[in-house]
Amino acid sequence: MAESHRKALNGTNRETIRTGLSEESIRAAFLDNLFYLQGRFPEVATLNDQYKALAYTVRDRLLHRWVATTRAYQKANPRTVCYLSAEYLPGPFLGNNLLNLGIEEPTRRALAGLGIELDALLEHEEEPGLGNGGLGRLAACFMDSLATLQVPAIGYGIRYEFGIFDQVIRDGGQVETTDNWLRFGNPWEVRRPAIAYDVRIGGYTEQTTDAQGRFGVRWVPNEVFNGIAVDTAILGHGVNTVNLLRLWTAEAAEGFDFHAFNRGDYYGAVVREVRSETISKVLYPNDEPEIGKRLRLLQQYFFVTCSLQDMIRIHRTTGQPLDKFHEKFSVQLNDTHPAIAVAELMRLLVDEHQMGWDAAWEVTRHTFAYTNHTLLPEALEKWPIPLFQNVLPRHLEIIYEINARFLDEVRLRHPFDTARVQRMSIIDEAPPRFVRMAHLACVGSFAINGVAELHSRLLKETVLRDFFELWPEKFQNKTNGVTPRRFVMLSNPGLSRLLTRTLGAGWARDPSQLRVLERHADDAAFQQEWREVKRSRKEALAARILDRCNVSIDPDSLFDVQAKRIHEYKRQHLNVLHIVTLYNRIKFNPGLDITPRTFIFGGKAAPGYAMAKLMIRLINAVADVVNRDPDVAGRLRVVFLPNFSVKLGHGLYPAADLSEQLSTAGKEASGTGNMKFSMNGALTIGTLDGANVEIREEVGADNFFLFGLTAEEVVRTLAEGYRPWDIYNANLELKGVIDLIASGHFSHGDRTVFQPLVDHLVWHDNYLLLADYAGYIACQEQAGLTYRDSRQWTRMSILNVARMGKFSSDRTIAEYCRDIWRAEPMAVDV
Ligand code: GL2
Repeated sequence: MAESHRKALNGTNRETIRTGLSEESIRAAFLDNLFYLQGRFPEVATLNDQYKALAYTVRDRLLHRWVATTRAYQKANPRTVCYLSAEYLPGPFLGNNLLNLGIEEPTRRALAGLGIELDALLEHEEEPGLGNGGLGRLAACFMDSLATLQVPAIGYGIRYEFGIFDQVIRDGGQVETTDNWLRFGNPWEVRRPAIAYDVRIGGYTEQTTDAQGRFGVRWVPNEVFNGIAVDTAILGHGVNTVNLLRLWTAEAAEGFDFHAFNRGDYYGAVVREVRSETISKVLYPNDEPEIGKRLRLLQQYFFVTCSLQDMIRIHRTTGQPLDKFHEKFSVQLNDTHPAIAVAELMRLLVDEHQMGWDAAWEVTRHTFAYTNHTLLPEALEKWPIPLFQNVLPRHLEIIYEINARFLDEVRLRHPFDTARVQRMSIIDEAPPRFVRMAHLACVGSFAINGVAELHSRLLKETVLRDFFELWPEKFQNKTNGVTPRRFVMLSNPGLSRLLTRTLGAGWARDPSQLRVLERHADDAAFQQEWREVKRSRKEALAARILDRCNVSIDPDSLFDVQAKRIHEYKRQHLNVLHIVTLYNRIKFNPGLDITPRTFIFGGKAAPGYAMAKLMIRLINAVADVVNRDPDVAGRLRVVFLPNFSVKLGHGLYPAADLSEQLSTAGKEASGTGNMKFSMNGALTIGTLDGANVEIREEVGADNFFLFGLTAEEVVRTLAEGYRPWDIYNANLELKGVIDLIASGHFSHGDRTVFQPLVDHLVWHDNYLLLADYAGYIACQEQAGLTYRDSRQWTRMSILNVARMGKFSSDRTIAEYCRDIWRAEPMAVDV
């Protein structure tokens, strides 16, 4: 054993090594883990060895609280929230766990004593990219808030072996590479081989009769494999509660008796083994469903059946009968991805646990609640009947039965209204016939919610209108929120310190206390400190951008940031039209006095979404020309930051001056990036869409740059026969911008590259960029002018932070607990 190790361990007992929070015990634990878990000593340890040793050190301290929580739950048998989500984007764990344990400082010192920098280890961590964007990140924020509010909860999902692809920009375009996040192991997870469930697929069903002469149904699958639990501890902030994130990984069903189904043979079993593991192999990289992808349906069913079987197992340990299942668990469906749960719980209760249909339906419809996350019609999931029949024959029968009973109810309420019956049916009868997952979710849930006021209202007026008319009492709104721990405390320590010094430490758990900042909004000394915090984050981002993109940017320029998935409705190309507008203005008028700006973009495009990929190409092409043009130097810079992730977000939100929230009104259900920016003191330029509406209400119209058509105006404009060609011809500046792009100016003279994008804009423009262009440009001018008045800008920035308390996910979760889950907090002692 190395001398340094022996010395550090000297006199430290085992218990202290595992649980102690002092600098000395953390150092001893670090060395102990380095030695006993990795067979390493400081002189030879690699960065990854060090990272893991620290991660295990932190995990030991979580395990202690985890066990205490499990014990407390076992004893009290509290009502438990189960969050079913196909996606989670938790971000890196190390920093967050240090923060929530309150041991960042002693840890930093403990490592420094060994000549190791904590920041290097934090930077080394690879985050689990088990989601596409907002929806997956929301699930992670909810897990954080549930634990912080001490609400018993389990998050269920899939442990994808490959998460969202890594984005590389090559020759100006997006190239996808596989995300091998498990390559060096994942120190945060605990595999639970004993918690495993059978997952059946395919085959057929047959009628059975039991010894008492009762009829039943037996499902004879042609494939069976296992789902194994892999657990991650989710610690709340400043509390002992550790909730469970339980992700399922697929494996071959060992020892499964295929002969019972007359199908087993050795070779077949081996083939199955290969196929079974593909189930949890990779995350589908689209925001929108891919109709007819068998593997995707398998993934959904896989995690849903494992999760429900797990809940039933837990419920049975309490000794309560299954007809009380919904009293123990409230199960939230995160979009329709887990909606098959409605049919699966019926199957488990009726077929496996011999409950009568009516009793099972009572339990089922009191168990589930459904959150809708999008109004985009193309995103409403539906499965072709032949595929569904092939994969889940028993579930199709159950859905037919649920549907028959449901449609009888509709007919009773609306006699003679066959059109309504067809519209509402869980089965879309238009050939080739589909199962409509949103309808299944609505019928099987006691509550249905949207994710922002506007979105919830539009849901009731449009896509779910018939359901609203039938069951108005089921509909609610739950405006999204984000966790201030990760997105302020962890991402922006400088701002956190300033807030804590000014307000006390309570704001992170009770952000309504931020309101007190209003008093300091005009205080010159405070303003100065505020600007210094922002400035230091901008310098840090500038250094990162220089390192990653080899572009130098000026921290004094206005940082104008748009970071989110690339999508036409989010309109990154409207942002580009503004950039080219400024570019043209300077080219025509070289002495033009404009506010220097740095435009920063981040975001991935779905690999099969050609227009979104072309938008990335356009951003990079414009960046390339603008950044090389001496005429605009010092005034315009454009950067595309590749491979946007939670981790990159940590560096981006605090550095932004202006947050771009440009979606066509009525299209963005909520948005959550909008909240992260504003909480870090960026001002928003945005449309009246999603949560922007409520952000503006909270921060005040004077502190928000608003432009664009309203959702109603968008609908009306399109209905009246929208003609973008006319706008293009009527607005000379706009025409100049589009013509410049079309001319090949940004594509080495090649006029074909951006032609699809340009043609689409001038002839179709379904997302109304041209209609909103003039308003956007005028609003941007206003923002640019305001930025020059740094006292005014700083005041607005302070007021934004002061008034963003509503958008803490703690508020959102408290509302879910009160209005939907009926779940109560339960403190845990260690
Ligand atoms: C989304 C919405 O598009 C987004 O507006 C919302 O904030 C999140 C979380 O509610 O959900 N819906 C969706 O399918 N994805 C989202 O980000 N991927």
